Amino acid sequence: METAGKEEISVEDEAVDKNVFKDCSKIAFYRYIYRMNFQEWDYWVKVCICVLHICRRQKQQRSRKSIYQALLESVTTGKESTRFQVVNKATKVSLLAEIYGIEGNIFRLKINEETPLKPRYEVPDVLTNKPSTVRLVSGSGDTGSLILADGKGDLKCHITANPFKVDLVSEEEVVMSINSLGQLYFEHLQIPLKQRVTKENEEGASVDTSQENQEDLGLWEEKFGKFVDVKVNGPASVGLDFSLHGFEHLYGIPQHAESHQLKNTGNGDAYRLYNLDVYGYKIHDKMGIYGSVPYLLAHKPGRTLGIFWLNASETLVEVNTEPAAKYTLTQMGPVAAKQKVRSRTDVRWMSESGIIDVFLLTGPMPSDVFKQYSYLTGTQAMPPLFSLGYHQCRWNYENEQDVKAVDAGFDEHNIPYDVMWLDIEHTEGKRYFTWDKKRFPNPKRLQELLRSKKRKLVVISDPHIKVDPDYSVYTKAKGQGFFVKNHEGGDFEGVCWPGLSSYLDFTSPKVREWYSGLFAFSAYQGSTDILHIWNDMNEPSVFRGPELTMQKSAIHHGNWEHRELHNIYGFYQQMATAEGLIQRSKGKERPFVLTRSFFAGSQKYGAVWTGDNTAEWSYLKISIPMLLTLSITGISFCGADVGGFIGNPEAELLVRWYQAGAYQPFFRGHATMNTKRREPWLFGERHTQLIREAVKERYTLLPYWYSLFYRAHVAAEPVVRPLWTEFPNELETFGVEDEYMLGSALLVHPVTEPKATTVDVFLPGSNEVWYGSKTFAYWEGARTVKIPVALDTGSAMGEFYLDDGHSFQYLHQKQFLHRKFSFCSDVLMNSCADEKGHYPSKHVVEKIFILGLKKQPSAVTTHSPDGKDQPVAFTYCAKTSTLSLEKLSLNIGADWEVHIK
Ligand code: NBV
Repeated sequence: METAGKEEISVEDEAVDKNVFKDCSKIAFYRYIYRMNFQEWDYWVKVCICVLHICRRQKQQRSRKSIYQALLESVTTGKESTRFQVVNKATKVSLLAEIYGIEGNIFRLKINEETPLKPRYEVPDVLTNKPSTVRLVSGSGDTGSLILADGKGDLKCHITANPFKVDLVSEEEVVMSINSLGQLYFEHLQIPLKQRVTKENEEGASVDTSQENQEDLGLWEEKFGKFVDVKVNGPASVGLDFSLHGFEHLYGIPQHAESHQLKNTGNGDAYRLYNLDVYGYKIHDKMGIYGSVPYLLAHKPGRTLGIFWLNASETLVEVNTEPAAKYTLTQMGPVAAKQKVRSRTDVRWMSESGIIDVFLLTGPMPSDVFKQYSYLTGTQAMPPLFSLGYHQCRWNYENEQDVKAVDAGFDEHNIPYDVMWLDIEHTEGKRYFTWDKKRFPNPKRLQELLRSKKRKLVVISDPHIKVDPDYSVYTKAKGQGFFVKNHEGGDFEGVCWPGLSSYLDFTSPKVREWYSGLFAFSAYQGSTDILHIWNDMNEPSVFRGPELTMQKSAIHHGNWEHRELHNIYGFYQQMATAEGLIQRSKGKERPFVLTRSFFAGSQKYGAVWTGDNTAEWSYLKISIPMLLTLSITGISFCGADVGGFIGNPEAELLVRWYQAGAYQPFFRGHATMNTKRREPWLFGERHTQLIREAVKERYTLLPYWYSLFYRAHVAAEPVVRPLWTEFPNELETFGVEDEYMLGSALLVHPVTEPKATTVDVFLPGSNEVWYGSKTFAYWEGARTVKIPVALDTGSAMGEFYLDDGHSFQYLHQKQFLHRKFSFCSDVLMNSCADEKGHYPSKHVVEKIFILGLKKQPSAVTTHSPDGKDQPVAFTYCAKTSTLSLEKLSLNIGADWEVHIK
């Protein structure tokens, strides 16, 4: 590994601690939106932007009125949409609103400036095809409102003119209101102050100096640490509120290392959608990590809704649930009446730039919302079958010998696997599309070996390209102007693994086409058709950049600033890679491409994983909600590094991770470079056996997995499903995130706690019947059952009580013996069950029989508290799986253990 890289590992390592990343209080447009809203609503209060919580408090206390008014007399009904003006009553700036009815019970609301100084960014390439529109029938309620209904008339948009508000009405019930809290926010593009001064001086007009203050607010220039973000377009943020009536359960907006159900945000906190490379990210945190899908789902019995906010700039989402109040007193004429108040969740979306382009998915069932979203962004790509098997990765498998040995290890230990992975060290100095000649002198030979066993190879290809005049990928890209530019017009250069690097501008169709061509067998020397691709670092990660990413002022194809499209950069790389692999097979073969960064619609191009997680139990646990969230936002092919990327898992954690990973869609063991080797056979025969069993279980179910992926591909049914999506009317399922459905037939509850001997499994569905998949035990649904889950041989518990057999001494003198026997993880333990009791006894345990032990032990020892280990003679009967220990003499009243090895 080169020095530049080494230095940078520590940079990443420390990133989380050293405030490398912003919290909400450091995001200028967030601070400013608060300030502006506040000023506009409460002209009489002076507010300090630092004291955000004051704004918040005020906001919560008062119901806001929008400063926007819809001019309904301006309504025009075109072929596709209904348009009208919305005017800012304070500034008189006019916005143009468009409402579309889209096939499949979807509404689209677009709001843009009516006459912006220059075009604002509208996210291209995400919507699969131009969605077919449905003609909306308009009618007016009273003079101040307009009603737009779909053909059937059961879904309506009620537009209220003043203050501007949109209600989504389904079967006469208002399910969602837009801008009812008056948080529509739209910073129109302005001429920079300096240009205005010159212009107005020339024209002899006076300059509004209050604008100067804007510079302090980070509107034209924002400082973060040593970084200065120069904003040529000035403030351009947009925002809007949505009130979801009767809803308390919201999900979605990945990627966060957070619970499945969205939490209330508060105190200047929000879910951040900003793709960042966060090594060892903190869990239970709302900061943005590698990918973003600006799409959330709201659910209540009888109705699921989706809100898809199509914006690729930095985005923040606030969530606030007001639970149902049993009763409030209302004055109805002379009589006070009690009224039940429905729960409500308010969601506020805010983006740094772009336009408001929001899709309302009206359900009504979770499965309808999944279909509606897939109609817009596409379904999961049908994966090649091999990619649903087990993948073995490590940063790095050192060289050809290392790979061969690991590959042979799987055969020797009878553990199935399908895919070997090579990380960045396989290249010549981190120049992607090349091979390190010393480590991999003959890449084709290696691939032929894997091919002979029907296995595949995945290699990494990152978006940064080493600045090196002798590297043809660099010189060709440079020659054709294919790199992202800095704001001075030169090629953007940042530091990444190879040292100084430029970044391919995947937002350009030409660059994508060229990049796809690099995967042609003739272009990619040493590649064969069993080689597939892994796109890493594509947030993009820039080691010395602000928040370890690209400056927002960098310039992309079409002269768009990076800030406009940051969250979609990685999406485009995966798109071009997948296209390249398809092309190299002349359109015949399905590609496999794993990406770290993603956006809405990435599901069309392959798989996603949860990045640099840590080898700790809490990360195993959080992998479940993180993957459930990805799954319901369209990305079914997702996984987390098995074992945890950072650190060294103890054997038990590794086994549990394999057991969980075998039931997660993308199943790959991976570890960072300074960790101990952890191929599945390195933790002793007992653990090897357990991992083998887990991986084999995966392969046993492979036809089921494959069939589920087919359904995801053709019918947008998520492969793994939170319980609420399968049992949408059962409240008890809405918050469950430690278990899930794999398809509609299997309920999975992974063990995520150390030393667990039992787990409580909630079995939903009062009309359901459940069977244990291994034991065939039978339960009726709508109950929680305790299931034994000892790592392997099962567990057993028992107690033993002894006294003189006749007197009250046991009561008055505590003359009794109460012992506890527990058997777990191949250790039988005799310990005291009640310290109060004392009863000298000469009784001994002479024989122990252990039933159901699947494998002959290599040794059995007794272990006493004084540290003495004694070997014990044993006999094992494979036919009955019984271990017999005889001629023992273990004092019943003493602590001891029997260890089976
Ligand atoms: O390419 C090296 C690693 C990779 O193994 C890991 O899976 C990625 O998430 N990569 C990040 C860059 C270095 C991380 C410290």
